[in-house]
This record gives sequence, structure tokens and C-alpha cells, in this order.
Amino acid sequence: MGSVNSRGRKAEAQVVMMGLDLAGKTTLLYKLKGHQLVETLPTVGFNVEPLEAPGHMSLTLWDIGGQASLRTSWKDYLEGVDILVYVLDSTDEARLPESAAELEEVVNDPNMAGVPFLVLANKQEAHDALPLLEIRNRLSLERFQDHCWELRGCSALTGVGLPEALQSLRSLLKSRSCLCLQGRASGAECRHSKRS
Ligand SMILES: Nc1nc2c(ncn2[C@@H]2O[C@H](COP(=O)(O)OP(=O)(O)OP(=O)(O)O)[C@@H](O)[C@H]2O)c(=O)[nH]1
Ligand SMILES: [Mg+2]
Repeated sequence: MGSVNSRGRKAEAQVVMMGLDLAGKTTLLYKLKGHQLVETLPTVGFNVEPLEAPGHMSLTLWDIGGQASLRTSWKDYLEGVDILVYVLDSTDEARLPESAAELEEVVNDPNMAGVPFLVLANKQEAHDALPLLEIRNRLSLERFQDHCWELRGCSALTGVGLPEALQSLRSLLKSRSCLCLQGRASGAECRHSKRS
């Protein structure tokens, strides 16, 4: 998954979306593309779409299937990744530990060294969605000291939170090329900036 073109210029940023099955990754992909709400089937393999996002941000979005049997191949999608978007279902309290364990496995992959990540707590419009603060604590996000990350809530169903998620992508992508200083700037609900 190359992100630099033949002239050495940065091409589209490679954005890999992972997370457990039913988290809402495919719904998110097509909502970001501006499609009418589509009924999804479990993704076997992946979907990939280009996205021109506000602020002249050219992205290639990879939506990777999250069923348990497919997760052993997640690492194959991490080579050349510019940013990871980890999607979770905020209503699926029972599988939060499983989701946290999978996130840890992905973030510790050697190809993720220096790669920022955005955690999207999806389905926040649902009445039984866990609040962000609780999700942050249950995922123990503070342990990821070697990466820049942000946590945001969203709903792929309604679109709420998606413009802010794109803003987070932009600032995290910048954090790859700029010095990354400790701070709690930006409007992200929760953010960690790596001290270099
Ligand atoms: N309430 C609610 N339901 C959602 C939201 N996003 C997705 N869903 C529903 O969640 C279910 C799973 O969505 P998918 O997008 O197929 O999930 P996925 O993460 O791609 O799943 P895999 O392909 O198996 O990895 C579908 O019934 C969606 O309609 C959301 O924001 N809110
Ligand atoms: Mg899917």
C-alpha cells in the first residue's frame, strides 16, 4: 500500500479503518462518500474508496472486514498506512474488552510505528451508547504514549461527528510530519500528542 508516488511526492493519504464486525465501518465509508444510507453485509476482505475531503485532503479509505476469522490478516493492510481509524460500536459494551485487545494488537504492529490513530466511537446517537469518557477509560487509551491519537464520538447513521472526525484526520496526518508536542489543543474530545 504505497503512499508516495513515483516523483517522490506524497499522494493520497492511506487511511485504514479497522474494528470489530458490526462496528459500522462500511456504513461510515459510504456515509463519508455521501451515498444514501446503504444496507451493508458483513465485509469479507475489504472495500476501498477514494475521498476528497474538505481542506484539499485526498484520502484513500480502506475498510477492512472485522469478523474474527478475518482479523489475522489485518496486519497485511498496515504496510504503508498513514493513519489508522479504529471504529467501535459504543452500544456493544460486552465486546469492549475484545475491541480493546484488538486495538492493542494493531497499534503494536511494527508497521504502526510512528503512525497516528483515530478512535471513532460510533453509534453515539443510540440511547444505550456508552459515553466517550467511559470508552476512553475502558480502552485505557492513555497507555498509548508512543502514538498521537484522538478519540471522537460519531454516528455513521446520522452523520453527526463526521466533519469533526475529518478534522481530526487532518490534524493527525499533520502530526506525522511536524514535531508533535504535548498538548490538548483542538476540539477533539480526547487527544494525546506524542512528545518527541
Ligand atoms: N444505530 C446505529 N447503527 C449503525 C451505525 N453505523 C452502522 N450501524 C449499523 O450497524 C450494522 C453493521 O454495520 P456495518 O457498517 O456493516 O459494520 P462493519 O463494521 O462494516 O462490519 P464488518 O464488515 O463485519 O466488519 C448495520 O446494521 C448498520 O446499519 C450508527 O451510527 N448507528
Ligand atoms: Mg463492513
